[in-house]
Amino acid sequence: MPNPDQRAPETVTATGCPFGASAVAPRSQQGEFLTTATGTRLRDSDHSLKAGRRGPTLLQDHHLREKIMHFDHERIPERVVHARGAGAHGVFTSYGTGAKITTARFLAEKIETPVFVRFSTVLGSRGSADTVRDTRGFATKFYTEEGNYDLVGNNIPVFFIQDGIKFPDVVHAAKPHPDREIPQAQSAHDTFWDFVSLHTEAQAHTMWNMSDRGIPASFRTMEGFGVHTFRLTNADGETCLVKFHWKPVAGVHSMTWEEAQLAAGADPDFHRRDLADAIEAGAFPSWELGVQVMPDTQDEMFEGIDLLDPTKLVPEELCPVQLLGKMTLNANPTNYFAETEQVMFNPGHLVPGIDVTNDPLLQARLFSYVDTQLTRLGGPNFAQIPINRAHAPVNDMLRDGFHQHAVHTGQAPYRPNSIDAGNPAETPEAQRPFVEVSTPVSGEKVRAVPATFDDHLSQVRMFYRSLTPVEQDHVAAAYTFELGKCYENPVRERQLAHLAAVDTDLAKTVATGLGLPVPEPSTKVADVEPSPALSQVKAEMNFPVDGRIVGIVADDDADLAQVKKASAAVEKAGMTPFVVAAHGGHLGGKKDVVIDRTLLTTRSIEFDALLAVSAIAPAPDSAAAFDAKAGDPSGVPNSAVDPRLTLLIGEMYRHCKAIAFLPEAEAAMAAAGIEAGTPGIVQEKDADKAVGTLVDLLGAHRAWDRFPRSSADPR
Ligand code: HDD
Repeated sequence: MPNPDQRAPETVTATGCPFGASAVAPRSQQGEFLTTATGTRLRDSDHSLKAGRRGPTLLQDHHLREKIMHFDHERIPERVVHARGAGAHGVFTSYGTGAKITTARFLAEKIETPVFVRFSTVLGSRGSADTVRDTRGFATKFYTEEGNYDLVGNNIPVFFIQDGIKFPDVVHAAKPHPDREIPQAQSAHDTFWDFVSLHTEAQAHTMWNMSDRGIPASFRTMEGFGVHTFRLTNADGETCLVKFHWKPVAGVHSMTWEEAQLAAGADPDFHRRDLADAIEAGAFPSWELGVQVMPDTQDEMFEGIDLLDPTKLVPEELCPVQLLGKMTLNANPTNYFAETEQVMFNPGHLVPGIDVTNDPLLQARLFSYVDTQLTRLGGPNFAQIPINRAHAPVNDMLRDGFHQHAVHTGQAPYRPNSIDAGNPAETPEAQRPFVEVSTPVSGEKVRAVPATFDDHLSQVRMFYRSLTPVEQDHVAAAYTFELGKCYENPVRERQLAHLAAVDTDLAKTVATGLGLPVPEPSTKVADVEPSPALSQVKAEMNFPVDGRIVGIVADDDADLAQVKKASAAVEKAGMTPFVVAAHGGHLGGKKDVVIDRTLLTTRSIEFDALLAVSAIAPAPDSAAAFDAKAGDPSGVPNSAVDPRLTLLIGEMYRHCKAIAFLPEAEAAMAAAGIEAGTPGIVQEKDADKAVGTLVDLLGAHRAWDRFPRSSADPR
């Protein structure tokens, strides 16, 4: 019998990760004392063994060699795409409504399934900033009773390319230039726009990137999409075609471009921190999982849309999303490397009742995800890494290989065998094996896609025309910025010609910004009905405010009763209050009001709303007083308000966030040039009432009426 201690070290987290319940303590962290990797207790880990105090180091020092050897090999290759990510544990609770369409138990029955989710950017390296303009990955591993099911999606429902064979091309074009390795985590460069302007099929995904979807406010407020069409089978053997959607309970929200840039500098870990902080604060992020269900017809088309074309979406107005369950993320990983870095996803990890389709992008992915782990995780046994292990019993015949942790028993890891009594047995129908749906296949060998993949631009026009004017302005500004960072005129002109095909006004705005003439449209584009569901700005918005952050500005002379009242009201609403002052420590020297942020350590991006209880004057002889003075040629300070507070309020104002001022803070409002009655600006005498109004305003995320139409927009 193998010694039980020879099992692989288990991952145990204090936060109740799925492994916690059944886990033994990690073998690498047992006992009280520091040891070598093989358990010998150590007396000194700070000095290498030398021949005399000033002498050379001795080769015999095993501890030195082991410590340095291990350190030298601590890094593994980052993911070739989606290298930068953040993960969380959680649970998926099925509504049990999926039984009509699938036998997959985690969807068909009212049960709970543990999950691990990894969110990511696509282009940047592991250490790049979170808030860059990019697609976001949204990969979910369901540890179901029937094996692991991975839904490896994005926050954008369409993809750049139709055939996976082009994936290396689009990624090479989008990654930093190979000569200087710049720019990092950016699509604003010549090779990216060269590729997408040469591929009209990439225009749909690119337009989504240029919209506010490319700069999400947080992972918590992103939609997720399975992108491809999948095939489900129910208990009667009937099949249907579906597209998966994750709907964030907190609503879909994005940053403004200025916020994204501020965050990239002031807090490059913005999204990672936001996710972890929300979970720690108990404001557990949640999403409802839903499907658009389409008939499994022979042509695999729906309302003229080829369901195998991953550059197309199906408008929700044509096929509403049916909800199947809710996912709640309730625990942070204990160890980033062990969990978030080593987790591996694969769209080929399926369970009975869910199958793939012939989408040529999906087909290539089925090879890529299993293959890439060999390099990244160093061998074929990556499914044994704790975060990747199934919670269902595993009885495979995969043997040996690098990093083999299992001590397999038996003598006959082959089938059929008579030596191990024929075990493991093949699964009979009644025991629910995974069986591929049997679909007829015929045709000649060709390197081609169907003619129904040819319309590349009508959905781009549909997306653009489904946005509100504010969102359209942001799209125009994004194209102008990105193409402004390209130096090859043919690239810019080619892209402008595609924009001219999609929408003349959009092309005009961007061309004006670039100082280029508006070209002829690259092609003629069919009109498609707009899909209002694609816009983030709705007439009625009343999203929950849990986990939102409200800054409470006060100085040492502020009415502390109002500060305390404001904090209590913010907490009561399920949000987090941060008291902001000019200095750290306590407000007014009183021990009962702790200052969470100073004007030096925070920027506006940290707050969803602001409540100014009082203004803050610049301290005499401070750098802030100097800055205030420098702004006025008379040399007399031009403001009684600390310019860092004016900057904070000015940014919140520009980003159309809600701001409340109590009477003592009116000087701050005046210094920022804010007029009474402006949308999203609250003037109240009482902190309680002010918070109540802020909660209402936060339901809509921003004061949308405050956005000016872009000055570059001729309309
Ligand atoms: Fe991919 C990672 C999502 C097309 C090849 N992809 C990866 C991740 C996500 C996606 C979320 C990160 C998973 C994680 O957190 O570990 N990828 C998508 C979506 C696609 C898509 C939604 C289109 C609909 N991907 C795609 C194609 C290929 C790949 C066409 C190759 C033919 N993707 C990979 C990869 C990665 C990956 C190279 C990098 C690391 C990994 O798989 O494990 O294999």
